[in-house]
Amino acid sequence: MRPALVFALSAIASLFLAHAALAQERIHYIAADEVMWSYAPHHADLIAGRPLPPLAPSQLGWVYHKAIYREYTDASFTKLLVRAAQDSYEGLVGPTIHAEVGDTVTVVFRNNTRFPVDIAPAGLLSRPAAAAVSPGSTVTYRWPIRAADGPGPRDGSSVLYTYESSVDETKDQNAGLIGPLIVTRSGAARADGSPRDVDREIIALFSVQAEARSFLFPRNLGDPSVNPRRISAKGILLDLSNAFPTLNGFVFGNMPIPDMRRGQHVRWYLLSTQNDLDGHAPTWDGQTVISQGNRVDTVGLVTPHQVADMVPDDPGLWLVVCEFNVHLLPGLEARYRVLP
Ligand SMILES: [Cu+2]
Repeated sequence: MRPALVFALSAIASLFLAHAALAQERIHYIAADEVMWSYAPHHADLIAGRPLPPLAPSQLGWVYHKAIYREYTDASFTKLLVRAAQDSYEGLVGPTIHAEVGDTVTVVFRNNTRFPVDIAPAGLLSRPAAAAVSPGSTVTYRWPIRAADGPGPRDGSSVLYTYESSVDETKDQNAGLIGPLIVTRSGAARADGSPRDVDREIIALFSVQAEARSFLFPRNLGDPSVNPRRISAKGILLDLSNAFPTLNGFVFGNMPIPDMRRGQHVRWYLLSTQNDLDGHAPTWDGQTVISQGNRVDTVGLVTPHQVADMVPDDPGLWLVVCEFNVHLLPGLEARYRVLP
């Protein structure tokens, strides 16, 4: 072979190898865990500064058995990966999975609940078939992140998907099994997969959690600590009672307050569950956002995942709520803080 050709071939090969070396396997140890969840841990309306509204006639209470995704340190699933204090506002939302286009996400999944559930990405090009994972079992999933999963030409540096349990999407999402999967453009990610040009990522799940549709509802009905008034299933209009319009699983300002700084590039990842009770209008007091190329203060969130970019310029404590009265009045309101 002529030296020039050898040189050219080896240069191409090293380029290929360098590119291949950039692609990473991103491993997460995630379990579906049953927890006791309070929609209002402060047991007050922190925004209006008054007690919570009285229980509706067929409302069990404010605390329910739920199933949520939680991250562990390794495959023994003995030690929870504790969420940083600045991320405590994420509440019942599953751990954030970041990936750069070209990476593979590996999820080692343990089902710690007593019901068949799974974990599967929604919206990815190569949505892998997932079979129900029986209670106590562990399954490993691999999700390749392809170019067509990454940001389009008019997107920012990252786009949002959800992952969720797909055995019975209605029952599983109303139990709480949903989380964010963020895909960053190739070459635009930090080592952890998050976009380099974003200073602060905020995860916001707008969700009507309809407890009567959760697979844990029979357990909630039968547990006197959850249902002290012994309300029976017969007395309950199944779809509309015990439905909580929440931000990250909190109502009436009970969400811990996320901080951000004036002038930062803040990216809000807006997730939604897909009940017929959902369909939200996230709106911010104090700042505007850019969403889908438009300057707005309210986003129409009819898809399960959308992105809004904010550069806060007005320090203070501000509201983020769903603009629809049917969700806002029963408690879909929270706060965020802009530091100087
Ligand atoms: Cu809403």
